[in-house]
Parts: sequence; structure tokens; C-alpha cells
Amino acid sequence: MSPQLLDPVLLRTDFPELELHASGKVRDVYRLGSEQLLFVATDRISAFDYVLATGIPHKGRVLTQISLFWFEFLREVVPNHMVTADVESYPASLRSHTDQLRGRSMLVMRAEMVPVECVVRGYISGSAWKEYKATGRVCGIELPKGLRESDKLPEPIFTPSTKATTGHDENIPFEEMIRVVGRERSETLRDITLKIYTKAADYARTKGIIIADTKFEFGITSKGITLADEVLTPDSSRFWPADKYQPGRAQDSYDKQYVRDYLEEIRWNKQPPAPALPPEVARKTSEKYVEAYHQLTGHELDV
Ligand code: Q0Z
Repeated sequence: MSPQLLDPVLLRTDFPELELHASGKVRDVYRLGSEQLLFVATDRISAFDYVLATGIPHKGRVLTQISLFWFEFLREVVPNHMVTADVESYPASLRSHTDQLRGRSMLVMRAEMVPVECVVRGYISGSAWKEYKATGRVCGIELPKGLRESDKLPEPIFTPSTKATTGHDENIPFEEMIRVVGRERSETLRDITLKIYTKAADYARTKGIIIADTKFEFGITSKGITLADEVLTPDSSRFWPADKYQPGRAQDSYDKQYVRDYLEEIRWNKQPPAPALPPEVARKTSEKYVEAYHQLTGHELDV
């Protein structure tokens, strides 16, 4: 087998012998028998809802390693779907792909997914800020008057959402989640969501990172309610550098700010096709991801 020379940028996975289970903007999931899935994080990046033409070196590995860190950090609070990320112990059928899978993939238990996204917010931003400005509430939760954009909330709030037909998630009241998922299960999911967000956000804050909000996905497996999908990554969360935090405006993104600034600078009309990034923008963005991993975990990503 030919050795991998240098972590090449992976834009698309190509496993023609595997059945695709789901494919997202930046990652792909394949079926492995009936019980397991292979999750692969590519180096694709999205901005303003589109996948850009340029990959970000190491991004897939950084996101995978961040999820693995949190699975371990949270393992005593909630079971998770991870089986192994050790490519050498993957099934023999994946042997020919070992080099492209290393560091950026994991084998997981296939779960019966809960059809509601468990969103938790410690700060008011994005769609919640819009809803609050219009109604004073978010997902039916009354919030204090006079909040500014990006303010810390008096306590974290659970703001479930469902995939709307537009492709954008739609915030729903907790009562609507109860109709879809059932009361007892909804209450359990809400309680777990608030508990793991609080534990993770308290930890991240000690490392200089504000996790303003995040989205968890749960499934049901033989372990009961199981934390699935990616967890507390910059793609599923808003990470803000704590030393730049300034309520009253939108915050800079920890990871995507160079990309957004470039796309604004070239005045892309935010219609496809999405542009490519200059090498320096891709390189500086890559450095931000690698830095986020180091800042959060204290571990070096070998680059
Ligand atoms: C997660 C998604 C992605 C596109 C399905 N353990 C599980 N069992 C069954 N299904 C899933 C999981 Cl995590 C599952 N998604 C979300 C992930 C690309 C969509 F990488 N879809």
C-alpha cells in the first residue's frame, strides 16, 4: 500500500462499494452492515449556506477530534454512539481506504434518530436574536426585556428545532416537541441537553472559548438515549473567542471569520456557484481550526 505523504485536502469521499446513509454539506455517512455507520468529515467548508469550492486543510480531522474529545469528556453523563475511531481496527472491507479515513472518521452505532434537534443557548444570537427582537420570546420562552445582541442569558435555554422544508431549521415551542417526541422523552432530552451544554461550556470558558449555543442530536440505541452525530464542534455550535467578546453586536466567529470577511470583500451575491478562496484565506482558516482544537483540548493535532 502506498504511504500517505501529507494530509491531502479531501473534498469528496469516494467509496463506491459502500451504501451512502446520509450526506451533508461537509460530511458523509455510510452504512456498514445493519448496525453500524461510518462517519467521514471532509475538509469542505460552508459559509452563508453554501459549500465553497476550496477545502480547508485539516478541517475534517479537527472536527472529528473535537467530537471525540467531547464524547470522552461527557461519557459519564450520557452514552454516545461512538464505537471506534481507530482505523486499524475498522472492518477489513475498509482496509483500502485506511489512509483517507485516518483521523477524520469514526465508526458509530446506528441509532433510531430523534426527529428534533436539541438546541441550547447560553447567549442570544442568530435566529434567537431575531425572534427575541420581534416577539420578546424564543421558542415560546419569555426572556428579560432589554437584552442586547450576543448578551449572556440569565440561564441557558432549551430551544428545540425541526428541519423545515426550506432546508433551514425552524425553532419550535417545547409543547410542539412534546407532540412529536412525547412528554417524558422530551423532558429527558431537555434535561440532558442543558446538563451537557453547561458542563462543556463551563470547561470551554476556562480555555478562553465561549460556546454561545450548540445543537445536539440524539438517537435511541441499545444504550437507551444516546448522544449521536457530531458534538460541540465549530460547525454545530457558535464558538466565540472570549477575549474579544463584546455584547451589543454580532460576534466574530472563532473559525470562519477570514472566510466571511473575504466573501464580503469580494461582494459575492451569495448565489451559487460559491467562489474559491485565495490560498492565504484557506491557510489562515486552517490555522484557526487547528488552534481551536489545541486551545480546547490542550492536544496538538499533528499537521
Ligand atoms: C445522523 C447527518 C452527516 C448528513 C443520520 N448514529 C446514527 N444513526 C443513524 N443515523 C444517524 C446517526 Cl448519527 C444520522 N445524521 C445527520 C450526518 C451527514 C446528515 F454526517 N443523519
